[in-house]
Amino acid sequence: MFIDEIIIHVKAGKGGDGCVSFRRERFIPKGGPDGGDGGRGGSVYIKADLQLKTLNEYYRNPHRKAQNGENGSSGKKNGKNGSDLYLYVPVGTVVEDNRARHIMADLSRDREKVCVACGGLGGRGNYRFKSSTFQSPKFAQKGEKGEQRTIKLDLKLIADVALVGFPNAGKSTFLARVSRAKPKIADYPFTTVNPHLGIVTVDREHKFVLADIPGLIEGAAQGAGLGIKFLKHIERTKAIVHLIDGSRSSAKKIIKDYHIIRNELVQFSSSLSSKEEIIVISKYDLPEVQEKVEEIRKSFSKEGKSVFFISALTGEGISGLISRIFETIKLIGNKEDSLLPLAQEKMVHYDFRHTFTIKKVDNQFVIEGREMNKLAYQYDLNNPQALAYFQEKLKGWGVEKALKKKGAQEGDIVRIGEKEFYFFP
Ligand SMILES: Nc1nc2c(ncn2[C@@H]2O[C@H](COP(=O)(O)OP(=O)(O)OP(=O)(O)O)[C@@H](O)[C@H]2O)c(=O)[nH]1
Ligand SMILES: [Mg+2]
Repeated sequence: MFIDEIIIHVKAGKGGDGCVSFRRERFIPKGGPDGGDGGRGGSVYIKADLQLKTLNEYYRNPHRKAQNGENGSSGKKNGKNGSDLYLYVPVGTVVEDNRARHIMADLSRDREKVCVACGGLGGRGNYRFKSSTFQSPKFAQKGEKGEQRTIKLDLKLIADVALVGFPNAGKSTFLARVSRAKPKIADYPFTTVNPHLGIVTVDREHKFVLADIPGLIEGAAQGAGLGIKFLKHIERTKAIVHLIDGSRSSAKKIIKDYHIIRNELVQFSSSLSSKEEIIVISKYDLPEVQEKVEEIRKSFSKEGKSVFFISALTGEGISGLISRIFETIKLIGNKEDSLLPLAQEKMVHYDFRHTFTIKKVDNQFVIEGREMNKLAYQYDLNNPQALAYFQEKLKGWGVEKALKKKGAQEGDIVRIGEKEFYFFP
């Protein structure tokens, strides 16, 4: 099984609650408030790891949660922060907010990471609310809820070069010959059902990554065969090696094979069809291939294209082809880096400010806004002190003014999230 696309649910830890407590010691009759703060909830990060190749580990366990922060306790003791949760994915994973349809990150380098759910802040303990005019606050702040999100992980393999061609053309045989990869090889179509990567060593310092893509057929761009699922992997490569089975009965069939696959690439996307392409005829060791060499060369040169002949069995033509592939990707190498800023542009920064809206529903004023909901959740509005503090906060954010503007009058019911209170300006 090879999972390259999966939906997971992540939940950050809740912040610990602040504590309500007063110092109690002998001979100190009225000790001040000493309830500590709650710890921060752990956040959930997604991080790229070069060692990983698939998203399989999320298949059985798609729900992931970071640790909650601990509650504060007396003696001004703050609760411990919850630990962050790191979810490791292969390099080349695109992280998308599945509901908002935003791309949050494109993890194209080893160890790159993105925070997908922020841990809730810990609530403040009651001693933090003490002031010269407010000596014994009997309330504390609850910890914030952690963010939750549904995330789509989409793996695009990052290989320098992809092998494309009809089934049975000899792609896997070639990959096995030039790298240590061990793909299955057999004399029937669709032997390869998942992409395989192999590292090709050019010389002591130079290597490149070659991907063996399952065979394509006519209609692949529309979803025929295994096609479309894998065409997206080719989008990231710098070049394409188009392998054509040399044992086809005539040069005409060979060039027709070439055009069919080419057409699929064009239909799938313009970025695919404009990639540098190296055309290779396989199975050169067979006499029936050797007979047609001149004819094949001619048909391609009529279209202004040159071809390589190789045999993965005897190794003929392979070193020339490897040098050519390496030269091609070296030239493109620098140009491709310009892809990265583009991916960065799609990054979404989750930045929520204190914005809110007020609606009047059945004589109640309903305030909506992310921060508002959070704040309302954090205070026990049945506690008169906490309510007063909360209303003071709202005033600071301009909520009171906005309510008046909407026509709210003393005694009207105001609702924020699940909480209700009376409006007393
Ligand atoms: N004589 C000869 N046979 C080859 C050569 N390369 C591949 N073959 C044979 O061609 C058949 C198909 O080879 P594969 O490498 O499995 O082909 P593929 O392109 O990976 O096929 P799919 O995985 O189905 O897309 C096998 O029987 C191979 O032994 C070659 O250079 N010479
Ligand atoms: Mg194969």
